[in-house]
Amino acid sequence: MIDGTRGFSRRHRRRATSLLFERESLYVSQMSERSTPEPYLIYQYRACPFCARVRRFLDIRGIDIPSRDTLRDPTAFRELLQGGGRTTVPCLRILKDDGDFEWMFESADIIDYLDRAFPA
Ligand SMILES: N[C@@H](CCC(=O)N[C@@H](CS)C(=O)NCC(=O)O)C(=O)O
Repeated sequence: MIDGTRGFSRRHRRRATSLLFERESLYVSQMSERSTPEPYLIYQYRACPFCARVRRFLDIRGIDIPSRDTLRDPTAFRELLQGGGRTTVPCLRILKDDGDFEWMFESADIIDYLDRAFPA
């Protein structure tokens, strides 16, 4: 039994346990990110046509940027909402020189930016 859930009903214990695991997974992802933040990270999901446009551009240009699927990965969804202030994809997260992140949301802006950052 998870600490602190003694006396809970089974339903509440299940809910508390799931919340604890979610919090743990967010913490682990934040800690690993804190030590080595990626210079670029793309939030996207497969069925989004604007994301497909960005993926195609990356593919054609052979640019390798890690990505997170915000439909399949609740931690990524939350990161995007907390950091970027909205859940729209695609979003390019850019690590700035001061260590903060810039959150870029428009597919056309993302492609323009990457085109300049990774000249052919
Ligand atoms: N003009 C934007 C459109 C992006 C867009 O509409 N994304 C949809 C998915 S296809 C979305 O994220 N909708 C959910 C939301 O905004 O929270 C672009 O070109 O990137």
